Amino acid sequence: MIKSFIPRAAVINDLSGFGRVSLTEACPILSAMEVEACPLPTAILSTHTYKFNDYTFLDLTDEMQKILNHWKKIDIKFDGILSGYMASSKQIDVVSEFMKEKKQEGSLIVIDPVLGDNDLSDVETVYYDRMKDLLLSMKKFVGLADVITPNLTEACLLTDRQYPKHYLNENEIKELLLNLSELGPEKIAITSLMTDSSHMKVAVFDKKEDLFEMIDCGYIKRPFHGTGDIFAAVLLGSLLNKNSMFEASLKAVDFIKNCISETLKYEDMKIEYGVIFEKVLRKLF
Ligand code: PXL
Repeated sequence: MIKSFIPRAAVINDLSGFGRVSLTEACPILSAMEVEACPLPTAILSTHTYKFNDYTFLDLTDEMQKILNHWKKIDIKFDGILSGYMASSKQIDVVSEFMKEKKQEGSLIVIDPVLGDNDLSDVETVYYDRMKDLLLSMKKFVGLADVITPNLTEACLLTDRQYPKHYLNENEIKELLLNLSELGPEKIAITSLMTDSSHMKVAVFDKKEDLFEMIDCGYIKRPFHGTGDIFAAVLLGSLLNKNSMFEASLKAVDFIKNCISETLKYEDMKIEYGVIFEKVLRKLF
């Protein structure tokens, strides 16, 4: 087995050339946190898909299987595995096998169940068949995870709820967390949770530690693209550095706040350009 000298993580996500999402965020973040990042791209895109038209998209499902076969042959130890955007349920099957094997060897599995954002119920087009298929696979997939990081939309989809028309109160949030944990994962962070018109929070849950906490993120009324991917990467990095779920979540929220402050200094930074994490990356060291 190729042992790890510092924590090593497989990072399974898309590689979008422009726009700061997924692998282009997770790899530098993990490196800054002294975690060795081994990327496994699920797809290659010219840009992410938000507000860009005519982006290129290459599905890498077949290649992923070959990469994983090779990794298996040389027997790499992974202390953690982080997965994000999956292009199809076939990809979820391929990655599930890898995770099942590695989980037995002690890898920490973090799944960001990427399905969508905001109230999708009005957007019929999002509910095309592929989405239904993907949701079914995702519900099973999260059962393999030690940790999941859904946003509110994904938390509702995974637990067969309608996206709420009101701000959730603490009891409703706890019930949502419990329902999510019934799918398998012991640790959960629900991101992008508005508790009133001016407060966005992250709800953190750790079954074993009997932990339920709400972390205040501050709120600025515009989206910040790619921050979900940043959250999951910092969380994994921090957990692999032996911090608790609460400490890791705090670190992720704090880092994103720094990224946002930096981004707001540039007036013409468009939403689709992502956040300027490069300027604050050193704060993760
Ligand atoms: O998590 C953001 C993201 C990642 N990857 C791709 C995306 C998006 C958001 O639009 O399109 C390909």
